[in-house]
Amino acid sequence: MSKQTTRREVLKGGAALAGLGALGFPQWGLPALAQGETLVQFTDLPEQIVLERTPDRRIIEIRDIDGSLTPANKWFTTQHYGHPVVDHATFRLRVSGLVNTPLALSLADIRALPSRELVFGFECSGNRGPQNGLSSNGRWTGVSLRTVLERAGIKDTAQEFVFFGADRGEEDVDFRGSITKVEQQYGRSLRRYQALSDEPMLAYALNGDPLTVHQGSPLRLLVPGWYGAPNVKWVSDIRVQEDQYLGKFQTHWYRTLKGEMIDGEMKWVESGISKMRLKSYVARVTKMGNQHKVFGVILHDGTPIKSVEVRIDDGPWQAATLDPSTSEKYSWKFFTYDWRGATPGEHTVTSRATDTSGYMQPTSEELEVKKTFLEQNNQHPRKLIIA
Ligand SMILES: Nc1nc2c(c(=O)[nH]1)N[C@H]1C(S)=C(S)[C@@H](COP(=O)(O)O)O[C@H]1N2
Ligand SMILES: [Mo]
Repeated sequence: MSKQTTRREVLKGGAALAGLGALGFPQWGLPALAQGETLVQFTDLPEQIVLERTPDRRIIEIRDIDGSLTPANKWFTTQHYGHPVVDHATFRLRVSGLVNTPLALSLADIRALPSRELVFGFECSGNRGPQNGLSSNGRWTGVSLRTVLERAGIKDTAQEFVFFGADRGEEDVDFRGSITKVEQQYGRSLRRYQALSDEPMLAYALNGDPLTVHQGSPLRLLVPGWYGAPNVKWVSDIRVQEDQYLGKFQTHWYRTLKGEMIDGEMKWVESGISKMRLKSYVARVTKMGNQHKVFGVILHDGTPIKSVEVRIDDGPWQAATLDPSTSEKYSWKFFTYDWRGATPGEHTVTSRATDTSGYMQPTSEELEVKKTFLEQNNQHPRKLIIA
């Protein structure tokens, strides 16, 4: 191979040489290594993880991340009710409720509106170590939510904006112990100031191609800096109302219970998930000659990153370097760290990020007051063996 060979070509060549493609293994199953570089085995992750659990669910292999944008066919994906069938020809985005002009926009109508792009990476609020496979990063194209809402004309009394997907499922709704079975659509809401801000968008393309069914074709909501759940896929209805929306996925399923010290007293607080809590993790450690390199990922709500540090075992925290290819505000961020003098044997490699608000990624001990597993952004000590 020539010196100019890209890492991606090495990846493809490797897959072809090993015949993995023919056996039906995803090309994603090979790490993104430079020539002469080898992967250091993690002992807190199996050598090979199952990337596709069902046809509609997929995680990423963090050790194989080889570019800032995750290709559509590798994007992590999940949902509650499977994939709905949406006919693009008859599709209409309906905007109803407290609006001056109810809308029913075709895809052509939406594509005719001024478009914008957004690099945005997010994780499922249930994403956690050691695997951390429920996150990806993409360049999205679509229209500002506000553009659509302004076309409808929002009444002064409107406070709550509810986004429904075309996907439906049956739910048991409990009211004081009596259960009613209802069919409902996946739904999430935003408050007025959030919906009418410049940020949220209705996306129809990912990395320059129309959305795939996995990512919500033909249209999805994106709320930059927030966890996955609010990014409603297959969005088909926007209902504008005064009352708070209390649907299952808004108020019940995606929530966190944690202890908080308030005026010197420990209180139990339940809150919904919205903005991503700052997280970093070590995704890959590689060896070239006797040099070792640590590569990691940061997920965050868009607040600028002040620092990211790495520590080996119980050693001092050392500054790692942010990768300039991931500098867009809402992109996930990459960092690298040159690990000098690595000694043979077992080690832990831990990262921690701090943002400019002063928030530092917590340790797992500090997160023990959180009793539910969402928003699990603790520092994760990666375990590995240097040969
Ligand atoms: N319509 C609809 N949108 C949805 C969901 C869903 O079940 N239905 N799941 C949410 C959750 S929990 C996550 S993590 C993201 C996953 O988005 P992705 O499949 O594009 O990665 O979609 C969100 N949007
Ligand atoms: Mo999620």
